[in-house]
Amino acid sequence: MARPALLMTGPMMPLIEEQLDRAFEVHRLHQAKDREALIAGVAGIIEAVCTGGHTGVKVDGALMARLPRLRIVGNFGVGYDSVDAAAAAARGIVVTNTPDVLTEEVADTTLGLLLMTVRELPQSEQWLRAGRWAKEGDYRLTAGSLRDRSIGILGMGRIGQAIARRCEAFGLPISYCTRRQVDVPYTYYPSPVELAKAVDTLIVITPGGGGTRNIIDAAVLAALGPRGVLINIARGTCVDEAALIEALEKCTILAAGLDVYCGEPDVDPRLLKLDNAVLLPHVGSASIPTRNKMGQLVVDNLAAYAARKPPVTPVPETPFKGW
Ligand code: 8YV
Repeated sequence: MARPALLMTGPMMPLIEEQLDRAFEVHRLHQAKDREALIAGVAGIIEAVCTGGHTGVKVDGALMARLPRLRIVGNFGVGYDSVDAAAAAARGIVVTNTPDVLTEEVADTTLGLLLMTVRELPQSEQWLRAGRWAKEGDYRLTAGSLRDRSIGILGMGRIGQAIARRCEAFGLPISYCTRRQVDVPYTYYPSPVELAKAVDTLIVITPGGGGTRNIIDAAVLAALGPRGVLINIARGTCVDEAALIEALEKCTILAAGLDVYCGEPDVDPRLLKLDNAVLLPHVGSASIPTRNKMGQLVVDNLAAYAARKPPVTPVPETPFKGW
């Protein structure tokens, strides 16, 4: 049987590329000199797309409309804000993502980033590496401590709950905000501003996309207050970056720990100058064991289509109804 045609929107891990090459006839957008010409040339035969937020390509309604035989979009990552799932649903296209396999890794990274930010660990390491400990003495005592903090978690899905479990183990009181209340033993607040007023440490772990754009805005940062610490492990678009930079520059909040940015991989140069910000380059899930599991799940979903089997992890907006 002829292998179905697949459009890959950007470079993927070798384990993805090798296995997809066996199951599909793969057309690589990132290798094309003229991307438009490549799409125009294969539009009529493409049945599957393999994509991910890191490729910078939006798999939107306009692209889907150009691919009349498209049946499945396999997304590398649990967050699929670069794929228009509503447009896919309207066309009967299944979107798959990579949930569960990265939950604990991202939660681990979040707690690491929280500790780094509150206790200024990267800054103090820098102090040692620059030879200042021996020359100038101890690194300053940090204003922040996890010991007297109250945690607010914005988003209480699988990763939010894994973060909460870790915060419980750290002995920290936990509150949360979601659109709909979840069955968890933490204090619920119906809006981000009310949550920010009630706590001094806010962790953002919502999905990205239009529904959460700038959900952390100037009003939420003002409510968080001068002791406030913001941790963003979700998507850059969830935070009004200009408002955050102003709050950090004017010290109207204490500090921020960020793993994600609006224009990533480009980072606003004003953030780089701030010594009350800890900046990670989107490494939430970025270990070899976890990325291998994510990659295999991308392959398993797409290969299921090639074998006319049900996809493993379709997203809720596009439930599987048969190929
Ligand atoms: C990946 C992520 O870095 O799973 C996600 O939603 O943000 C990360 O694990 C990203 O998806 C790579 O495209």
